[in-house]
Amino acid sequence: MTKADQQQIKQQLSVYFIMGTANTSRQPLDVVKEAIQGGITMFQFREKGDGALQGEEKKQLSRQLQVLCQEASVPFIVNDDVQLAMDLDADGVHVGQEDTNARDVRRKIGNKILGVSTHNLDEVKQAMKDGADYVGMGPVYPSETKKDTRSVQGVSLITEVRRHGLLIPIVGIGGITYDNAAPIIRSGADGISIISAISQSSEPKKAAEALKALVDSEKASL
Ligand code: 3NM
Repeated sequence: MTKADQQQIKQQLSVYFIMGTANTSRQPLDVVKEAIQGGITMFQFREKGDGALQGEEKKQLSRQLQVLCQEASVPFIVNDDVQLAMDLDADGVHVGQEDTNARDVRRKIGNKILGVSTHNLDEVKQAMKDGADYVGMGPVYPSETKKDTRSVQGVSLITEVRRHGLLIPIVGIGGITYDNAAPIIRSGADGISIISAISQSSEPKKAAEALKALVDSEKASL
């Protein structure tokens, strides 16, 4: 990845909205449309949990969400499902430590964006070797959305990775809201990944707008 590509990813990670049908009681397309209007900078389709769509239904929804993202030039990332990402020609794939091996994913997706969830310095270094474009770190705070997370780590790993001089783009995840987001950026992360603070908001557009303004102002003050 060139330095310019890395700068672009860092910008695109600013407000990284993640959602699947389990994360809202509304029409997913409406929620994502409003979040885009509010200024989200990246979107991940994460179709997991109770009642998750499968097969053709999953593909149809993902295609519709992808079109919304494309119209707004918001990168469209698929969680875990490499085949779906390839079928759609998505912008990228995000995998966890329990998902498909990151090196194999990199081989399959060529130069699409690759994100990897990490929980310690060794996993970060491995993800970099495997060709990750960015790493997710969490849970920063307790999350009501994902219960089977590792232990809450605050900003400790973000701080540690930057102290080691590693420049890989970082996004924090887990329990992030408008009120607790600032320390994540101040610790050296390039953005925040959010599910419920946008998907469960009565006004996703306003929620996204506020988060984007906050991240922009925190980045500007560094
Ligand atoms: N991964 P919310 S926490 C998908 O720690 C996910 O790796 C996590 O949702 C991790 O913003 C999480 O509603 C859920 O807390 C994030």
